[in-house]
Amino acid sequence: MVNADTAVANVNQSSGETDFDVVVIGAGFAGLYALHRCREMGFRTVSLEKADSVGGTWLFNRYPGARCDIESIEYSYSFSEEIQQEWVWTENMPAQPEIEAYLNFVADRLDLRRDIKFTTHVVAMQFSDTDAAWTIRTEGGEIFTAGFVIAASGILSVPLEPTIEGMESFGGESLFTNRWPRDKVSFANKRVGIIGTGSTGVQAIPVVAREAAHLTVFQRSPAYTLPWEVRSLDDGELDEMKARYPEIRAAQREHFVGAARLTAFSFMLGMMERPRLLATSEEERQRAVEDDGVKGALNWSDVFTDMEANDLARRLYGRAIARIVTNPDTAASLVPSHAFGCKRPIIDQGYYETYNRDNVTLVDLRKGALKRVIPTGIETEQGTYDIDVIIFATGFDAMTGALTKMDIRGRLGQSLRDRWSSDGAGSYLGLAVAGFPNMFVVQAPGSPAPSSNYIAVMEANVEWITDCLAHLRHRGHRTIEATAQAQQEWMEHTTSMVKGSLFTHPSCNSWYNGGNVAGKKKMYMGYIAGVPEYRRRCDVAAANGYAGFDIDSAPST
Ligand code: N01
Repeated sequence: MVNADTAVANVNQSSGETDFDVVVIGAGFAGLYALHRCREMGFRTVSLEKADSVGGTWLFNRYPGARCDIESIEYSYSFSEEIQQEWVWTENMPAQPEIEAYLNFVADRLDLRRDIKFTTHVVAMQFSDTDAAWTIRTEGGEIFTAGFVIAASGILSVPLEPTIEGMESFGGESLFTNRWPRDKVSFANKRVGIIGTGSTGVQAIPVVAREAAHLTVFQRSPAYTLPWEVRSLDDGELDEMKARYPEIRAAQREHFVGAARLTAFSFMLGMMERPRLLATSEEERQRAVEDDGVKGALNWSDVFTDMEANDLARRLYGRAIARIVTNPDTAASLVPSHAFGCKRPIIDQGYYETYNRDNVTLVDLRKGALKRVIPTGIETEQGTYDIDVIIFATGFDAMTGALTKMDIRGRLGQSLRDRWSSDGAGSYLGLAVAGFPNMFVVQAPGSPAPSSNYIAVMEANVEWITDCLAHLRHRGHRTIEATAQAQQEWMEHTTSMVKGSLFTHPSCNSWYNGGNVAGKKKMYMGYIAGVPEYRRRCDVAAANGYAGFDIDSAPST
């Protein structure tokens, strides 16, 4: 590392030697694995992490009820037999503290901390054509130079700051789920208000309601959420699974969403095998709701393909809610307005039952909007609510936010932020962006991460990227860059797959398509052909000499 004054000179005047071969941004799941792989391959590598510890999104999102929606046995690194044999999961779906502890265990087990610079927040990066190297600047003014950058900065790591009038005037405590305090927060004897009913709000609401004197939920868009069993693993169950790990990992690897055990995603895949809702009788529909509740309402094959079926399922879903929630007005207010399937599915533990508690009030903002925060609480068009603590569960600037927050300048000084804002968020293979050589992105827009087991896609990305780095080193190459044509074709391919689907339905505003962020260009940012097909396409490109990439090319003017 050099200091800010000498850094640029260091890159420009030296013989091309950089501080590091690879700078990894982030020390969450992806950053830790990228650092490990690069180091194992002999690359001089550092990970720059803005937090003071490892964990990434699982460090910051420590709100009450935070939990993964994929089974621990599959939401974990598969690359190390030692790690998967030594770590002890206690529940089928891991809660945040256990995932954070797991990532700390991995960092220690692989001795990663010595190559992580904590509290080091990258704010800008500039590529030099002359030196074929990146100069990376941090908030603290430190400068690092590296031949390659792996951005493992997360797809759900940048909080979407709510812009609600008067927030700063609030006299009570404001808490943000995506940067929750380390010390335990007590809600005892407090009147709590929560804004946001996505995955985060749906997880936090039942837990906070059990402790607060009163909880008021300010709901702009009701969610579709599936009740899900979370349980401790039985005696011997983990050992039995550990003995079968090769088989479990093989099944996971071949699975469309990168997780072969039951998930909300696989529930949705299972819907394709079911009868058509529009072909059923009223008696069959009613029986489905009575037998299987909200799941029964949605579990039909045509719900994804026929908007009439989707709307009927939405109304059946309302019937299912009304069988749980005793107050008819509250039950009606919990029925979503948008189509099922366009947002990431949510699972919950006792969400709807929570609205039967005497200390919980639902404010349906569709009946009268939230106006402002005032010193004593929250004012809406329906009235004013006295509140001691406001919890903001308002989501993320997903997929692109971590990268556009930095001032990233590629070839000829072009800005990634400007490029994505004018052209939409594009990449080639969800791995690299044309015009930004030697920068790889773990789970860039156009990767299957949004609708899959993030860990499966992350491992595939990190392995592909590091194999690519080894290939370049072996052949003495200095630069690699996605071609504009390959990127365009990839994005045409990814977007053609969702054309006319629920993901692009006008009623759908979500982090999947950027519709949750004012001013963000709206486009579906995932890849829905499945993780195995995605991995196959990445492997084919590599096997064909990194087809779609220019290697050691001069900048075009
Ligand atoms: O964020 P969201 P999230 N006034 O964007 C509302 C992952 N995750 O943090 O829909 C009032 O889904 C907003 O309303 P609307 C998972 O991938 C996973 O909950 O824009 N309301 C919405 O209700 C998930 O999909 C797990 O109308 C406002 C909510 O805030 C992703 O993270 C757990 C508002 C935001 O919902 C994001 O989930 C948690 C305003 N000004 C998260 N601004 C698991 O693994 C926003 N909202 C289980």
